[in-house]
Amino acid sequence: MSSVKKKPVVKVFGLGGRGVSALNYLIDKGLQGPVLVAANTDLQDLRSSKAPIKIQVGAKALKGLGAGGNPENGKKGLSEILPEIVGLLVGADLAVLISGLAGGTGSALPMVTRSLAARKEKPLMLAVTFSPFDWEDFRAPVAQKALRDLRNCGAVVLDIANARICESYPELSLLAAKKKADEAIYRVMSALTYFSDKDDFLKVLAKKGLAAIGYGEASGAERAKQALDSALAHPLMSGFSLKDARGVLVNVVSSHRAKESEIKTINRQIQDGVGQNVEIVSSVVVDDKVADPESLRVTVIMTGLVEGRRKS
Ligand SMILES: Nc1nc2c(ncn2[C@@H]2O[C@H](COP(=O)(O)OP(=O)(O)OP(=O)(O)O)[C@@H](O)[C@H]2O)c(=O)[nH]1
Ligand SMILES: [Mg+2]
Repeated sequence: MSSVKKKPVVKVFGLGGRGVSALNYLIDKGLQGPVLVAANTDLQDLRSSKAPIKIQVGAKALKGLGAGGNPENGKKGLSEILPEIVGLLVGADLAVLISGLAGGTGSALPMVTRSLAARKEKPLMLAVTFSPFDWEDFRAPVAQKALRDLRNCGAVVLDIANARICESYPELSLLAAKKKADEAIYRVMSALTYFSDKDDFLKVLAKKGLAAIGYGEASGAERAKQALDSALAHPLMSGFSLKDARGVLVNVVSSHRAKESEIKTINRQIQDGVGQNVEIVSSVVVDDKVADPESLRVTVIMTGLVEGRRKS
């Protein structure tokens, strides 16, 4: 039997203004590996995309303008180009689909997951969505419908809830809250791309349902425990705890100073916290360019979560 590890093929699709800007952020941060595809109805915005593949949505119906917050426009526009988009995403082990769910364009994302789900050779689908800020309450029904539709198509949904970020960091300006959301998407993508073993990686993401991410960083003698504790208490964990997860993906990043005992501490605490039959995969990355060489960073993605189990 071959012991050669196969790296997963990851393709990332960003739809609408948020999708385009999230991909730009990932590119600016130097994310490497995944194929990146950006698509928007708004041609001017699409021109700002740094993604290697850019697709105009609804050129005929919307003539380069946005969907104006109207989900029907988004759907009409997307139907013009859907086969081409799906064609770009098949062949991946994992398709990561990013959009702001309250937008006219971004709320059409479930059309992509539905078409992908209908393919014989379908990738696993991870929708990384941005649900509305509090002040966009009037858009919440559109976002909630899109979230439901994504889940009904079998996508794993990891929602970076803008309202939750603002509520958790009330002192932040809107701009700073957006930066927190950008940081979250970068953490999701980098935790995924550090994986070098396709099978390990896919078994965690095959746990359908909701997903949540948390990350923490600490230095000092207790840094492993402290970094993990803050990852698990992160606001984007949204009240879920390890015992709610059916899959756990852990990524530890440190300079060359990480000790084996620290990795053990982290893995043991996770093992002790989860229920039975939970898939746990972990990766340890040595990065001597981390800003603080004394610090240790832990990212945890939990999968297979069920709405209604959370504490808050
Ligand atoms: N965190 C964060 N959320 C954003 C950002 N931009 C947009 N969003 C969220 O995403 C939602 C959709 O916004 P857009 O992506 O601009 O909308 P769109 O999909 O382009 O739709 P139309 O403009 O109607 O065509 C917003 O209502 C916000 O909730 C951003 O920069 N950061
Ligand atoms: Mg737009």
